[in-house]
Amino acid sequence: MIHTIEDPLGQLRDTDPEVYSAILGEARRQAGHLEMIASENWTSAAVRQAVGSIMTDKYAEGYPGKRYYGGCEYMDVVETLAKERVTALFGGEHVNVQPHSGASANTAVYFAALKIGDRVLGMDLSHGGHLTHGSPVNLSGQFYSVRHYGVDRETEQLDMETVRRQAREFQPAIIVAGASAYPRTLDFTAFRDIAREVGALLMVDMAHIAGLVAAGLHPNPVGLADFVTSTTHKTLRGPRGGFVITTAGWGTKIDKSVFPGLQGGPLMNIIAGKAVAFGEALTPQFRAYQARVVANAKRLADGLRERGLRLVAGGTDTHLLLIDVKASGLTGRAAQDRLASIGITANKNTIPFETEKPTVASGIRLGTPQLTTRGLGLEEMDALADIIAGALTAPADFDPLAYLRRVQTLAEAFPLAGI
Ligand code: DSN
Repeated sequence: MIHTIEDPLGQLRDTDPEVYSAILGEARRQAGHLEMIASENWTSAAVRQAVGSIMTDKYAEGYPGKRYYGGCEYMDVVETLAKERVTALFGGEHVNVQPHSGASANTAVYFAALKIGDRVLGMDLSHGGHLTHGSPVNLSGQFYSVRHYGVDRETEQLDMETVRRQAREFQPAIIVAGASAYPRTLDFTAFRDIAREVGALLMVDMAHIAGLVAAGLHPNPVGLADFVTSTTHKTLRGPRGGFVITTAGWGTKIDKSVFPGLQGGPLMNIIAGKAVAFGEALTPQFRAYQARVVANAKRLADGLRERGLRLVAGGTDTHLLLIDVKASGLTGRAAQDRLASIGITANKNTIPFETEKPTVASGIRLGTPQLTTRGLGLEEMDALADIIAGALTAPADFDPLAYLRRVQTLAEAFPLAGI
């Protein structure tokens, strides 16, 4: 259900009905479903206006005050605002807001700090890591010599003494901390100590938890790590993109690595949207929102556990949770399909010590950032726990209709107003 008095995409409707109709379809899909993909959120109208602005038309290769093109005075304004606001949020000595994505931000660090063949110690993808942390199918796994650490089989949480032992044995040039499917707090001080002990650099990819860090709800890696990378669109609730925070000593190298090393012209409309989102993240309302994100995730985790589902790592400290659906006799793929059939969008996910292919997987990852932006709270998390647990533990011939109606009632009670 879209509540608009005047169609803000009226021109697009008239000139390109096919693209218009796809955007409208997506707006309806978002409004009619409950989005529980942990890496997604719902940007403000102000962010979307900046992203959809004429800032997209300008070439601005270079950095504020040092551009390769004329006419960049307003580009300098927005990029400087974005940088200042990142620093106000997280601290740090140098920031680059030009990476087009989190993957670009990570690759920029590797390009600046490593030689081909250098050793990288990162978290195993199936234990919650990320493709760009040394997966063999990613550039990071092909250009560098990689070893992975993982979670403890018993607790399904990181054991920093095991990481330390692996680092001592492997002597990496860089240790990568950070995850895309790890629900517990990361101990960045322990990572820093291990990196110092073995003479490695430390990169923290805080993409998933950046909003929590900004709100003081997760320890801040800035000041501990040599490089902190992030996306801007997950808990941080900005447009799709990335950034790197580093020390003064690495600043020039990182800037050169992003441009001209990896990228050409920055996406200035996106940088304008990043500036707006960082501004929003500096408000007390944003801090309160992040507290609700975490409270919702914990409540949902409790409700699912009480209804017999097995949560990886026993629960969550963050915005996401991982359910071992194999323990309920499903695959991750089947669970994703079941949730889709009742109007909930989520993603299958590998779990630690996974036995299935990633396209099948044994887990389902759920996150609360988007639902919390939409206004759902603890009461709705209880209702959702009941719906999700019911759907995931129902017999194979279950009828999705009753569950779907309950999901639709929730979606209608918390409308998304805007495209
Ligand atoms: N693809 C992102 C996620 O879903 O977590 C990570 O980059």
